[in-house]
Amino acid sequence: MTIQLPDLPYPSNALAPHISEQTINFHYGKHHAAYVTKTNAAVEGTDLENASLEDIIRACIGVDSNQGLFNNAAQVWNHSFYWACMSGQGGGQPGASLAAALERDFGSVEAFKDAFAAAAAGQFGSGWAWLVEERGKLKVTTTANADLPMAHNQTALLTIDVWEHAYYLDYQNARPTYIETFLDKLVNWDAVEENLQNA
Ligand code: MN3
Repeated sequence: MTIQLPDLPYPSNALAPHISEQTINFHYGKHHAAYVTKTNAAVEGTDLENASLEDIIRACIGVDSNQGLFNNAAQVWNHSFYWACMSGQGGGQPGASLAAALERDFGSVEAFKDAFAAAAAGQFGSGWAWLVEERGKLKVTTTANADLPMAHNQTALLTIDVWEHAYYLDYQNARPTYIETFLDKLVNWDAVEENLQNA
């Protein structure tokens, strides 16, 4: 089995003007595609050649000699998940069951958004901010570089890519504006709720 670059869940201009078609063409078409190519090259001829993406990632967690493969395979997963967290009709408010879970663990939906935005803005250097489920509780976390919730026994519910390549063409250095726009205009709350139901 070869790891495939999944189709985007929407046309490459669907997130404009918030995320431009040019950003998608680089971020999906070049960066995400390169992680797929490098993952396939690294597993070719090894006993992970026919493994699923998740199995490749799990096999590499904590194995120093597989750090390069982990980085590429995890970035394939992270980007596929990130695209699915957004929609051209995104934003607005989460549905009732997700809102109830956010109120339970953060106090309010707004308090969750504030925590998520602060975490995403505060992640030093390249990485990701997440809403995760861990033992029945929702938490905001960040990871550096390619690291991801499954390496910490957490289930990912929502993510934002805060590597500069995610926002630099559209926002330059204004990471907080990108984060605010993501939360207000782009989050596909239905997808987040579905992730919670499957957690
Ligand atoms: Mn990226």
